[in-house]
Amino acid sequence: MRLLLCGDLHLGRSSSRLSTTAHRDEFRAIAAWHRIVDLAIQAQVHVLCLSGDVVDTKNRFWEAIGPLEQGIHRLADHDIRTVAVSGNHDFDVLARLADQLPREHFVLLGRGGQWERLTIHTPGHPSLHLDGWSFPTQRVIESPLHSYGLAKDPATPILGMVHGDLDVGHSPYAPLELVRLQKLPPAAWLLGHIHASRLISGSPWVLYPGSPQAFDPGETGAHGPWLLEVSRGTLGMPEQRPLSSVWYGQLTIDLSDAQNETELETRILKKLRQEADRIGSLAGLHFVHASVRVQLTGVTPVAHCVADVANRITGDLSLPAGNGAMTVEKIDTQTMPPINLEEHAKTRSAPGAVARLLLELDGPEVSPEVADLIDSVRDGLKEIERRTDFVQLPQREITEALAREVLRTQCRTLLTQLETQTP
Ligand SMILES: [Mn+2]
Repeated sequence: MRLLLCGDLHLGRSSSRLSTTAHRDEFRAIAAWHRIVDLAIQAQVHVLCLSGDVVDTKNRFWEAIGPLEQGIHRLADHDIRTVAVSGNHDFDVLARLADQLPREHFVLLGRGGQWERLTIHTPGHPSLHLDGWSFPTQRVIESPLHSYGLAKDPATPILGMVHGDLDVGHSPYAPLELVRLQKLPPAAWLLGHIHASRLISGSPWVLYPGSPQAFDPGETGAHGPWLLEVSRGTLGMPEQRPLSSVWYGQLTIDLSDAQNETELETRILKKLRQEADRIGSLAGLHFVHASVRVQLTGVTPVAHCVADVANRITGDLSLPAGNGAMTVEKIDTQTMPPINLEEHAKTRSAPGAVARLLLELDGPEVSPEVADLIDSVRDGLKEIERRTDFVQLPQREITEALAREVLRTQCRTLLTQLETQTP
């Protein structure tokens, strides 16, 4: 028996922060859903398992419902059943959908937060139990695992399906404890909620399939559903099938000892080409666009040229990557000119003051003045986060470490500037 495992579709969403608007329809979660249906049919799976957050939000219902139903019917035409649990985003929407579809086509497991077992019988194959639990409300503080009471079955393996937060103590989104998951009867667990995929091997194995379409620069690497074979009563290890049209990447380029601007450009370009080739070979057939964030590091006598080069790259560069293209979304410049910070710190000059601050920030303890400075940077960052233009975006936590990092970056930039001005 063969299954396709998928979660966090978030129908209604699109990949964000891309420098191109070409292929816009392909960047939508709905397009990824159609590709999943195609893959399930082509791979001749028996069941498609969806681990919650299939629909992004309630107001996306009308946008999502048509394509979702269409896909489920196409699957049913090929004798593929869709089995889902709901997550915090679609706790009400999936129940409405289930009411409208025949149970042979679509099953919502564990409605109202009650564990439920569905046994899959396929002629010529050993059977399989699917044990699932669905979000009854948007927030669930207690672990759903506490109410799991379904029986062990020596004759039939069990795949558990639940949406929730793994090992995040006080999560309001169904906290799940790995230790407890591993003690319960299922031979494997399909989870949902986290958009980057993660497979914890072991017995049972635990899989966050991740969203099949990458939505955000933080969701780096491959995205796509996972194929699972069940043979002779045993669940195999799932294998990912990359299917996202977008790939987000992150890379660090060391520019140590680059002697002139041409060398800077050559070294950056070489690394970016390597990354584009790597992505092209890993990202799968449906890949069209890669967007990477780059960090430039190292000590170089031409540190003062790096910012200009970086600006030109983010503005203009597009490299071929497999059948698609790669652009650079953002460059974080952390290069430094070759100066002795300790020596500089002893001088009564502007670069000296910045060098002293940088050394203090790198050290374990800071003076009251620098502690005040860190606090005011933190307040400034919090203020930016509260601006009405940004409140819709995912809020980042403004920690002391983040404020220190912002200060360090500013110090390096300032020191690089001051160095070019001092003869
Ligand atoms: Mn979720």
